[in-house]
This record gives sequence, C-alpha cells and structure tokens, in this order.
Amino acid sequence: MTELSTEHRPAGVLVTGGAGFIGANFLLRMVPLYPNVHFVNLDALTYAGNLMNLREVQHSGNYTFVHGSITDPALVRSLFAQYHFTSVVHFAAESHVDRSIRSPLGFVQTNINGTVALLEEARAAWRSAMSSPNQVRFVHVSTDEVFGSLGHEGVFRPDTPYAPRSPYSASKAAADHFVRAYANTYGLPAVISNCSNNYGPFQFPEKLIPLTILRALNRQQVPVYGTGANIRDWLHVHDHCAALDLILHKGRIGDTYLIGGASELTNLALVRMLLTLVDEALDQPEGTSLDLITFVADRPGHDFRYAVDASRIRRELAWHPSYSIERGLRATIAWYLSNRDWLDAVADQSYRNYLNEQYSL
Ligand code: NAD
Ligand code: TDX
Repeated sequence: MTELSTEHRPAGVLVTGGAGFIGANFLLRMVPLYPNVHFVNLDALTYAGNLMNLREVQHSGNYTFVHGSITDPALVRSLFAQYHFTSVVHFAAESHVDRSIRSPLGFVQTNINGTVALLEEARAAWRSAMSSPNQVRFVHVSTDEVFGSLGHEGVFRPDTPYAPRSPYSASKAAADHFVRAYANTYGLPAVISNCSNNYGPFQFPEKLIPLTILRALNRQQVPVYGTGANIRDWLHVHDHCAALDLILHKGRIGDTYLIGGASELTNLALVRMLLTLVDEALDQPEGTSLDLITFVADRPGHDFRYAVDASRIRRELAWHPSYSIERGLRATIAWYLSNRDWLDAVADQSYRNYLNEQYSL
C-alpha cells in the first residue's frame, strides 16, 4: 500500500501522550523548531505523564496542553473541531512490559481501545481531506516488540510477521493492525514506526537505564533479570525524535519504518557499562558500583533479543542514529545528575502536583 509522497506540511498537530518520556522529548524538539505549527498535547497524566518534562515549552505560543484521555471521543472530537489538526502523532500508551504482565486490562483499554477511538475521530474529522494527498497524516508510534523475540541471529524487517509475546506487545500489535485497517478500509493516510528500546532524558525510572542510574546514585541494588543475557538495541531518544520529525514530514503514506540504534548489548554488558560510567561521573574508583548488580528472578516470557533492520529509513529519509551507546549513556548520566530536582520529584511523587501548580486545576 505504498504511494510516493511529496512533503506533508503540518499546521496543527495533535500529539497524544506528550507528557511521557518520548512524547515530551518530541515536543521539546518540535515546538521551538516549528514556531508556525501549533502543537496540542493531549495527555491523561497517568503515573508516566509528567508536566515537569515540558517546562521549557509550556509558555510557548504554539503549544497547548489538554488534560484528558484518548479514550474520550467527545473530548477528542472537540479538539479536532477547535484546532483543525492536519496531523496526529500518537504516543499515548501504557508502555511498561512488567506492568502489563501484572495487569493487562489497562493496556487493552489505552493501547487498543484508545487507539481505535482516536482513529475514529481522525477518520470523521478528515473525511473530506483524506483524498487530497499529504493534506493530513496520522503517525502511529509503535515498538519492535510486536515482531516477537529473536535468537542470536537475524533482524526484524518491515515485512516480518507479527508475533507479540507479552500483554504489552500484544496490545501494541493490535493497535498497529487497526491503524493498517483504517488505512486500507477508509484510506486514512497513516505511517507506522516501530522502534527499539529508547533511553535518554525524562525517562521514568521503572525502565532499565534510568532505574540503574537512580539506584546507583542511591547505592541500592540494581536488579538484573535472569542471567542478564537478553539483548536489546538501544536508541537515544533524540535520534528517535529526529526520525519521527522526518516521518511526519516526508514518510511515505502506508509505509512502516523500523528505527534502531545499531547498539546491541546484553543487559549485563549494558548495566556494567552504565555503572562504570556512573563511577566515572561521580569521581568514584572504577568498579565501585558494580557490586550493586543483583541477579533476580527472570521476567515471565522474557523476549530474548530484539534487533531491527533500519535500512528503509536510512535510505529513504537519510536518517541515521547520531549517538554511539557510550556517548548516549554518558549524556544520559550527565542529564540525570544535573536534573536532581526532576529525579527527586519523581522519587517522592511530587511531580504529580505540577499540574495543579501550573494550571490551577
Ligand atoms: P511513557 O509511559 O513514558 O508515556 C506515555 C504517556 O502517555 C504518558 O504521558 C501518559 O500519561 C500518557 N497516556 C497514557 N494513557 C493515556 C490516555 N488514555 N490518554 C492520553 N494519554 C495517555 O511512554 P514512552 O516510553 O514515552 O512511549 C511512548 C510511545 O512509544 C508508546 O506508544 C510506546 O509504546 C512507544 N515505544 C516506546 C519505546 C521505549 O523504549 N520507551 C520503544 C518503542 C515504542
Ligand atoms: O529491573 C530491570 N532489570 C532487567 O534486567 C528491568 C526494569 C528490566 N530488565 C531487563 C528486561 C529487558 O530485557 O532489561 C531489558 C529492558 O527492560 P525495560 O527497560 O523494561 O524495556 P523493555 O521491556 O525491553 O521494553 C522497552 O522497549 C520497548 C519499553 O519499555 C517499551 O515501551 C518499548 O516498546
């Protein structure tokens, strides 16, 4: 279902989940970079939503925050009517695999039902615009986990069959299928991206990298699941956001772009490198933090390895990751060290009051 596209020129962009980790990094890039484009951030502010992430743009004239859920059709409809969006960039989701194992239903509600509700509103609002090429565009942000688990060899490609194995990845896979169904059945101009594990500023410290940094700073044990042999491909969030910027403007309607960091490591190698770099950043003797590593029970159904073939986005959109893993980890540690107020607010949960303080709700 590919069709060559010239550039899409967004005027108003609905960003869902923009108070989360990747969505916030995306807005921090896009709001100053495109001052003539209005960005509306619709976020339900679950535990993962943090308006402190957006302090740098919160007073920008081309940025508006709306507190609400993608599962609320009347609200989404009213936003389409008010802002006449040309584009949707859909990040909102429940994103943590371990939480999905403990309670899958919330993942069905947001990731599947919420995505379909959003697609319905886009379809209704864009009924007459959908036939004009590039007038409107729906960018769906998904994960490489929809393809399942690899052994030591091989990579995921855009045509790799879906084989999700956790409640999280099953819910993301279902969402991807609905986006394709809307493109095929109704002609909704959609592009899907499936990226590998992100890391960088503003990531909630339930995910491996910020969890390890936070616990090392507090001299707490760092849990490594199983033997630490599982492999992930790490992508710096700034590289991911640069890719999404290109996809929003120049991605081919109907296509799927795989985005990876070309930085595959076992979890144990990653944690060891990270702890060594933390020691360096804190001026501690090398190896001080390594004794914090603690092997714990494995994640049920733990996918062994993810790796993507990102050649399409490299070739078609001239994107490539700019961060090596070492440079990215150094920058990330430096960010967490110089943003202790953010880490403290997350640790003591006071970030949840930021909404009331800033928006007098
Ligand atoms: P996150 O958990 O940090 O943020 C999710 C955001 O969505 C939060 O701000 C939350 O408040 C919001 N949200 C949740 N339910 C909502 C609802 N019903 N309505 C509106 N907002 C809602 O997630 P993230 O790591 O920034 O991931 C963003 C997207 O990228 C997700 O779709 C995720 O599946 C995908 N993704 C993430 C990674 C990664 O490594 N973090 C990798 C690949 C894909
Ligand atoms: O404490 C831990 N110890 C540990 O060994 C945690 C939290 C994780 N792990 C392991 C599990 C994974 O193999 O580290 C690896 C990375 O774990 P997460 O940070 O939870 O990420 P992952 O499960 O790989 O999924 C992430 O990347 C793909 C995001 O959370 C998803 O939203 C994204 O789609």
